[in-house]
Formats: sequence, structure tokens, C-alpha cells
Amino acid sequence: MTLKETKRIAAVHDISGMGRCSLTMALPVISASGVECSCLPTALLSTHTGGFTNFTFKDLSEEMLPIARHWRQVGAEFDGVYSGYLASAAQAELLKEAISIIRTDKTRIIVDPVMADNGSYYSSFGDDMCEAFKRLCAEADIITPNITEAALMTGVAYEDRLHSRDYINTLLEKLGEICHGVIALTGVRPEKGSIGAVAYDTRTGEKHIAVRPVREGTFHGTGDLFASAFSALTIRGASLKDSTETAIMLVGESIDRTVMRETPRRNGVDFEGALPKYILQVAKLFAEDDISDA
Ligand code: PXL
Repeated sequence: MTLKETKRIAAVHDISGMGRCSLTMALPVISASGVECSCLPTALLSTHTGGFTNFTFKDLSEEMLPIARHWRQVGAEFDGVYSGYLASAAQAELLKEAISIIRTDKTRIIVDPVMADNGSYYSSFGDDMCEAFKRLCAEADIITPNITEAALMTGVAYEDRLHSRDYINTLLEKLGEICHGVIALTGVRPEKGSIGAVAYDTRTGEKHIAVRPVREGTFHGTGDLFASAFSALTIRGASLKDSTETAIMLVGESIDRTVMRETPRRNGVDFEGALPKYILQVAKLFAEDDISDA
């Protein structure tokens, strides 16, 4: 048998040394999805910025173009560039330049406009970051905003309770004016007791929703967890429906484990224990890559 070539994603996120988000989550999840993960770190922090104080922060902007140029020099090709938390609005412009250096015809650009949650910006971000993300999302094939980020980017009021069909469709429609590819909107609460994501392909009109039972409270890093799995599965060739459902299953299981263990919220979600089942799901989705009978 001939195995298909392994897909490769360049993950552009910060390294928050502790707290399970960005690269400490993208790297294991993309690998567990059977996709090679190359890392382009945007910043180095001791912890993430939610729930910790006095964290260290080093902007790695000056490394971005030299890394991109070296990757091009060594002939690296990427099926996807998947970006998340950026150090600044100025870095978003640098990222556009880095993308233009490393992209080929086959490269799909995935932008998670990580800047806000629960109705407000993360510390140190403001409207300039939102404008920078709008420009970046305009060049993306896939974007994965949460409800807060979607509201900020579209100018629609943020709603924190239930999200009516009209509200969700308005956000998707307005996001579709910014990004002309696939929009995966997270943190959607279509009815009492459930939360999940809606994925919408603006080119075909295809739309899928995947939900799980809601657990009240804030869970750090779940946006990164969803987007990492969704990106890797999509790049590997899973359908919109399978990518959305499988990513939401991973997020739901990770949150359930966190609640059962009473893990301190700022430590992120217990995704490690959810990975074995996720990997089994992934193996089913890509059964043609099974080599046990080879
Ligand atoms: O999970 C998103 C994220 C990534 N990186 C850093 C963060 C956050 C969210 O707070 O602070 C540094």
C-alpha cells in the first residue's frame, strides 16, 4: 500500500510556559491529529494572561521573518498556516509578510483572531488588535472566532446568554463579508444547556452545528483546543461536519475531566486524558491510513 504524505501545519502562537494554551496545546493536538506541526512562536510568556499575575512576556517579532526566510530556504512546504495569539497589532502585519514568504499554491491560511472572550479584550489588547485581525482574516481560508471576537469584528452587540438563530446567522453573514472561506464560530449557545460551534462554508452555504452539554464558567484554552483540532482535521481532509463534531467532542471531554478533577481553572483543561479517545476517532476518520494489514 502507499501511504498518503503527512500534511504539515505551521502553528503561529505564543508559548505560554504554563497553563495549557497556544503552542503547548496546538503542538500535541496537531500531532495527535496525524499532522506534522512546525512552530513559529510569536512570544514567550511564563504563563498565559488569564488568571495569573506578574507573568513574564517576551515579544518574538524579530524572529518571525528570519524563521520564515529560513523555512523557504530549506524548501519547507506547508499545507496550512494556523495562527493564534499574537504579541501585538504590528506583529499581525509581520505575519502577513511571513505568510507571503512561506506560502505555496496549496497552503491554506487559518486565523484564530485570539484577542477576547466573555465580552471583553484580553489584557493588553484593544481596538487596534481587532482592526489588525480583520485585515488578517480577510486573507484567510478559515477563521475560528469565538462569539466575543465575532461581535467585536463585525460591530454586532455581544450577547452572553442564549444565541438565537438570527443572531448566529447575522454574525456569520457579517463575518462572511470579512473572510470569504470557512467560518467556525465557537462558544455558541443555541439552546439552554448546550454549547458548541457552528461551521459555515461561505462558498457553498454548507453549515454544521456541534454541541455538548454546557458546564458553567470559563475554561482557559478551549478556543485553542477547538481550533487546533479543527484546523488539523480540515487540513488532513476531513469534512466540515466531521472536523466540527470531532473537535467539539475533544473540547467537551477535556472540560468534563477538568470539572471532575476540580483542576484550578487557570491551569487550563485536562485535554491529555481526552487525547486517546480523540486519536481513536481520528483513526476512524482516516481509516485508509491504517497500516496494520500492510
Ligand atoms: O488561549 C488563548 C491565549 C493564548 N495565549 C495567551 C493568552 C491566551 C488567553 O488568555 O493569554 C498568552
